[in-house]
Amino acid sequence: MKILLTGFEPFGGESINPSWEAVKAVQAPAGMQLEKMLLPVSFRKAPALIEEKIQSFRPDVILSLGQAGGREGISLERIAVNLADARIADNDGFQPRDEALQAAGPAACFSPLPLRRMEAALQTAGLPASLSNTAGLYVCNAVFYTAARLAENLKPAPRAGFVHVPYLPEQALGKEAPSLSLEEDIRALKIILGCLAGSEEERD
Ligand code: PCA
Repeated sequence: MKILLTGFEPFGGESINPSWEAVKAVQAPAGMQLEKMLLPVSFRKAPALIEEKIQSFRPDVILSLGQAGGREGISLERIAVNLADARIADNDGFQPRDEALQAAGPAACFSPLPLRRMEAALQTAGLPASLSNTAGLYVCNAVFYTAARLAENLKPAPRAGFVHVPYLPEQALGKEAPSLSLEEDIRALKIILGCLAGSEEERD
């Protein structure tokens, strides 16, 4: 099974992004080929880069990770929406407001990953995890929506999903925000990959 695993560079004044740290550190489970990719926090670049990589690597699953500062646990994203509305400018200084990502695209795409199974496996392992009904309207959602739309149109069709992780403890300091350690992120990512191994398309 071929998995494209992506994480993001730091943004919003942070010097680290837990999504890329976890992607970088995780090892491929037996029988799984992992292609790791660092994405820029850029509305103009990140969607095009992931599209190119999906076309050349032709993964079975695209699993993208991003940081969601302020969230308490692992967020298994259920839905990507066709909208960009940035609260802060991206790393290129671009700040789209109220813009469709794809003029002719559907309003939303649902994750085809086994999210409830992942949630149960993570919780059983003592990790905070839940389904989330919004991946935001920033670059993460743009990447999720773009990958999901391309995936739907490929044959054979890969499955594209998205997971948000909270701040690392060092990022949360002084913000009164919840955090999760990098070790926990890596443990969670391993469990999520384990749920993907051999899973069929399924929506919860
Ligand atoms: N989180 C941002 C973009 C990059 C990242 O890690 C988001 O949630 O859109």
